[in-house]
Amino acid sequence: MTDLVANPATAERARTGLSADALRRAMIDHVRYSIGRPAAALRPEHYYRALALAVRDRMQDNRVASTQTSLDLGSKVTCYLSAEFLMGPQLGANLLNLGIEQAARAALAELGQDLDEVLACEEEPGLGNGGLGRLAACYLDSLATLERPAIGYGIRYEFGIFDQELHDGWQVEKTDNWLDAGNPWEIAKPDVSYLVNWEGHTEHYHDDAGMARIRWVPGRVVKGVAYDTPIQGYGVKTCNVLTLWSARAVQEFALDAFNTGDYYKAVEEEVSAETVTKVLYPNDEPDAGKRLRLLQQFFFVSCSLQHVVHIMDDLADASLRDLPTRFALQLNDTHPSIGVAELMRILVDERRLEWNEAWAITVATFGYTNHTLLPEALEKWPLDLFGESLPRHLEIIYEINNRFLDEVRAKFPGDEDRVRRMSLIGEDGAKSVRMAHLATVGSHAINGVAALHSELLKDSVLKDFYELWPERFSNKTNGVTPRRFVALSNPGLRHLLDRRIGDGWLTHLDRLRGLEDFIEDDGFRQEWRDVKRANKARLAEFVRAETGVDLDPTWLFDIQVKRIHEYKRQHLNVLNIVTQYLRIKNNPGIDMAPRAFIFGGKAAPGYFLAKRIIKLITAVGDMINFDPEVNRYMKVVFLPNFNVQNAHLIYPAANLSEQISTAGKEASGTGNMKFMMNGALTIGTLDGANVEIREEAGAENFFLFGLTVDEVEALQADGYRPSSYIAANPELRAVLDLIAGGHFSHGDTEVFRPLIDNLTHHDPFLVLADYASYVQCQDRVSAAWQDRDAWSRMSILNAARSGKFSSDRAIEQYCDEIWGVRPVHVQPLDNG
Ligand code: 26Q
Repeated sequence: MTDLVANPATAERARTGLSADALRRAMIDHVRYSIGRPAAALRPEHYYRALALAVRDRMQDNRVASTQTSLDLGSKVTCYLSAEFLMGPQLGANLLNLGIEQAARAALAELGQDLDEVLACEEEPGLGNGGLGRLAACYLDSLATLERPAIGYGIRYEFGIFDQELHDGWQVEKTDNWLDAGNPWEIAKPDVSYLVNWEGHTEHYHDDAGMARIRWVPGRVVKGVAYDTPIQGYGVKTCNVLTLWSARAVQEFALDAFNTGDYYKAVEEEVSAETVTKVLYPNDEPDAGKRLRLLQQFFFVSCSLQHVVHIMDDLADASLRDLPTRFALQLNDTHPSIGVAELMRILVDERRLEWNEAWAITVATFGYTNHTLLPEALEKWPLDLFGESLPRHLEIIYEINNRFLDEVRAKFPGDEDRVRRMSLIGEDGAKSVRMAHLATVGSHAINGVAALHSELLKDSVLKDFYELWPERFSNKTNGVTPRRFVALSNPGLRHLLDRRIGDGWLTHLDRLRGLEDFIEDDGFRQEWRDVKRANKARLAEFVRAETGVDLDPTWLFDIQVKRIHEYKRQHLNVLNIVTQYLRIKNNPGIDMAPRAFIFGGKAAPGYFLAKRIIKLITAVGDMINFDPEVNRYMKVVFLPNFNVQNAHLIYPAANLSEQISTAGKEASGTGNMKFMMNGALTIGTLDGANVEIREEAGAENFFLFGLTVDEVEALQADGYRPSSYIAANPELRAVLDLIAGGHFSHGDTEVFRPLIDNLTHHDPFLVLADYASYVQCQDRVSAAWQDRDAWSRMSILNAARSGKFSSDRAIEQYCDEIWGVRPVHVQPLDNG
C-alpha cells in the first residue's frame, strides 16, 4: 500500500477506491469505527452494514461531484414530488450501478463471507403501496443513469407498507418496523429543516409600505428534518438524491406549555407532532376525510418547496422569478397537489410577488401525472376539514378558482354547467376540494401513464380541461428499470444476454431486438429454457419454504402478482381455476398441461371483498393441492407478503403473466412490463399498457381476451345483467354453485356469499361478462404450451421486443417533452 499521509489524493482513494482490496479495507474500517464490534463476533448482518456504509461512501463522492457540476453549469433540476417511493433493497442495486459487484464478492470472500447471504440481510424500505411508488423508484434510477440532475422528495415513514401474513387463509397485517436495525443508506441532515404550519386562521394587515396583505397565524407547527439517500446512476458518475422528510416537535412551540408548568401537555404536543410521518396509509385509493393524511401531504410538500426556494435564494445568478428555468416540479398523482397553493402562498404572501406573476411562475414550474380514471379513486377533501387544516390555502384555492372560472366563462359563454363541472370546489353533496382539478389548473403539462389511459383521460375525467387547453395534454407510457428488473433479478438471463448481444442492453434496452437473430437457433432456445427452468426452481424453493407447497418447475408457471382489487379481477382467475378443477373431477383421465397458479398481493386492511378474494384463493388451493386426482394437473399457491425483494424471484420465473383488469380500469400497469422483459407471455385485456405490449410483441405473441373499453361502456349503458351470463353458461353456473355451496369452505356457505352475491347481482367489473372469453383464452394458452419450441420463440420475442418499456425511454420523454432537463456529464472530483 502507498503512503497515505504523504499524498492526500491517494488517501482519498484508499477510503473510496473501487477495487476489492479497497472495499475490504473500507469494510474493516467501518466494522471498527461505525459498527464497533469485535471481529470475532461478526455476523452477516454486520458485514451487510459495513459493506453498505462502504458503498455509501463511494456514492457520496459522486454525489458531491454531481452537485458541484450542476451548480457550476446552472443546470435545470427535476424535483419528483411523491408521497411514495417503493425503493426495494438498495445494496445489490448500488453495487450493480457502481460496477463493483465482483469486487464486493471478492472482498467479502476474503473475509469469509458470501455476498448473497449478506444481501439477504437487508430490510427493504417499503415506503409505497404498489405501482405508483415503485414507478417513482424506477424513475429515480433512470434519471441518474441518464445523467439528469434530480431530487426525489417524499416522506420518511417510520412504518412502511404492512407485512402481510396469512392465518388460516386470511390476511393479517403486521407493522413494518423497517428502521429497527438502522438504515445505513440515509444521512440525517438536522441542519436542513423547515417549519410547517397547520390550522389556525388568517389575518389582514398592512405591511411597512402600507400595502394590504394577508398572513396565516397557525394553530400548530411541526418541524421537518431531511434524510438524504444517494441515488447512483448505472455506469456514470451522476449520483442524485432522494430527500425524505421526517417530522419533529418544535421545542419553542411547546414552550408555552412548559412555561405555564404544563409539562405533560408539552410532551403530548411533541409526541403528536411526530405522528405525522409515523405510518404510510396502506390503501391505494383515497380514504375519505383522514385529516392526518392531508397533513402528511402538506407536510412533505411544504418542506420540499421551502427547500427549493432556499436553493434558489442561494443561487448567485438567479432570482425566484427564474424558478421555472431552474426547477421542474412534477406531481406524482394528486397527493402533492397542495403544492400549487403552497407555492402561490410563498410567492404572494411571503415574497410579495404580484398574483399574476406568481401564477405564471407556478404554472410554468408544475407538471401533473394522473394515475387513475376510477372516479372513486380521485382525491377530494371535505371543504370544512380542508379549511380548518389549511385556512390560507383554502382562500388561495378560491382565488385561483375565481380567476380560472372567469377564463372558462370567457371561452364558453353561457355554459354554466361546464363551469360547475370544472370548478376546483365540488358542490355535489358535501362540498369538497377537487385535487385533480387543482393539479390540472396549476400545471403546464398534464399526462397519463399509457396511450389508452391518456386518451381516456381526455374524454372522461379531464375532458373539459382538454377542451380548454389541448396543448397541455400528453402521454408518457410508464417504464421500469432493466437494471433492477432484469440484471439484478435475473442473473441467468443477464449473462445469456451479455454473451449473445453484449452488455449495451442495460442502458439501451432496444438492443434486445438483437435476440430475434437467434430465434431459429436450437441451441439458443435451449439455453433460454434452461435459464427459465433454473428461475422456476429458485422460485419453487422459495414457495416451499413459505407455504409448504411443492411446485414442479417443469409445469407452466402462471402468475398474478399485484394489489388485490376487484377491478384487477383476481377472482376471474379463480373462476377459471375452479372451471379446470371441475373438468378434471368430471373427467379424471383428462389430458391437460399441468400448471402452477401463483398469486401474490396485499389487500387494503379495510377492503372487505379484497380480503375475501385472498381467502377464496387459499381455500381453493387447499382443496386442490391435497387432492391426488387433481394435484397431478394443477396447484394453487398464494405467496404471502409480495414485496420488491420477493418480486426479484417471481418475475423471472413466470411463463404466463396475468393482466386481466376490466378494460379501461388499469391506468397502465408496470408488472406487465417486468414479466415481459423476463420472457413471460401475457394473457390480458386491452387495458392500460397491455395495448402497447401487444403492439410491440405482435398480436400472435399475446393472449388477448375480453371486452374492449367501448364494449364495456356499451354493455353498462344497456344495463348489464350478470345473471343472464350465468343462465347462458352451465359451466359458469356450476363453478359459482360449487363455491357458494361451501365446497371449498368445509360446508360453510356464508364465507364466500358476499363475493358470489356481488358477482351475481352487481358485478361492477364485468367478471362474468368476460368469463367465457377468458376460459377459452386459457385453453389456447394450454394448447400453445404443448408446443415447446413455439412457446420458446414467443417467449424470446416478448423479451426481445420489450425495449419500449424501459424507464429510460419514459424518463427521456419526460425530460425532453415536459421538464426541459438536459444531461449533465459529471466530472470526477479533483481529489480522487
Ligand atoms: C390517496 C389518498 C389517501 C390515501 C391513499 C391514497 C392513495 C395512495 C396510493 C391513492 C392511490 C395510490 C396508488 C395508486 C397507484 O399505484 N396507481 C397505479 O399507478 C401505476 C403507475 O402509474 C399504474 O401502472 C397503475 O395502473 C395504477 O393503478
